Amino acid sequence: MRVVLATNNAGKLRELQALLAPLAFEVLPKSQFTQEEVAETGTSFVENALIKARHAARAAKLPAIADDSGIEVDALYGAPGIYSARYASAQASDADNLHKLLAELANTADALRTARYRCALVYVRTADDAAPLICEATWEGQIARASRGTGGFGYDPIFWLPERRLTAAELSADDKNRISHRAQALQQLLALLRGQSPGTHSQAGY
Ligand code: ITT
Repeated sequence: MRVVLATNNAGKLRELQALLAPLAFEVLPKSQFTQEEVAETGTSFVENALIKARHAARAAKLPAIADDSGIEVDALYGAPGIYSARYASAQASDADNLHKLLAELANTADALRTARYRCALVYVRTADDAAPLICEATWEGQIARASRGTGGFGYDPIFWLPERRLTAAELSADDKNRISHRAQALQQLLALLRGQSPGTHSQAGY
């Protein structure tokens, strides 16, 4: 099945392509069809994922998968959340964003540095699909005091996994793809897709 991946984020693309590679999907990046950006005007991860999926499906005339994700920090009442990619500024780099987060938490005690990644992953068969498949998952961790590791992307060098005593950037790509928020949401989505008869809107359990 041909499907367009509605992301301009190279890190997400790499992870989702690796997860989908063994399956019967031909995964095409959105950049093959359009360079146009779509404004993420939603107020939730799910809304933004749907905006991106519909935009990519319209451009590619193919089913689309989109991911909207971010990091929620408890001491910051869930910020940066849906604004994670633009936390330091509209054009912020991953390094700008994680340095801003470290600065914001400079006076926050270790026990209060809890955080989680959240991922909304959606699948639309067409741009105006009225029954999109929607999955959400989280990955719990803490915000470290300094960057460690070179893997992953985004906030991974400061996303500390206390039970492993590693940051997400110190995990191998395969290990991250076994446990991350994105990996969990994709497993849910694949289960829904497996339960869906071709050409119908019905989902598993209905
Ligand atoms: P697209 O909208 O094109 O997919 P984006 O980077 O703008 O790319 P989002 O709006 O969903 O995507 O923002 C997600 C941000 O959350 C991302 O830029 C990272 O800063 C962070 N993030 C999400 N998942 C992450 C992960 O697995 N590891 C590290 N940071 C992550």
